[in-house]
Amino acid sequence: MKLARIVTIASLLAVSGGAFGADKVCKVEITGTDSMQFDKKEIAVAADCTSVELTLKHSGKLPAQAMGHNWVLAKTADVAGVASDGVGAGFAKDHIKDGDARVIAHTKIVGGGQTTTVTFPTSKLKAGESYTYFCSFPGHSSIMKGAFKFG
Ligand SMILES: [Cu+2]
Repeated sequence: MKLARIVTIASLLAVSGGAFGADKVCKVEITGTDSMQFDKKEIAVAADCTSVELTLKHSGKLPAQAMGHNWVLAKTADVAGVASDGVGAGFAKDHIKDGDARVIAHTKIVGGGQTTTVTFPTSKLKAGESYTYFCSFPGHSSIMKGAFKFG
């Protein structure tokens, strides 16, 4: 039931995006596992994408409180600060500090078998800037991270 609703919303987004002609929604998928890994080391988004629809799947079985994963995008230089503030923010806040302007986009935290999606405009990104995506669940960001390339 819940999954069906998410799919419907995703379809609507795709349709409304197309209605503006020049809009190009680029879809990206990444998977997190019970062994604290992302299945990608790098995500590249072309310069003509006007927005990114990022889907995070948790392929494991462990609950979110034990092995939760989210997907957080920031400038590489900001990752350490965003991650340490995220630890303090707590699980209920998806381990993201309230109003953290360094966070370009993020999903909620999911546990095994769950999927979540975030869509964000590439107008927030600059070609040539160094971006990194990571999981802000405590203890995960040193391993669960990768390069995000735009342009
Ligand atoms: Cu994680």
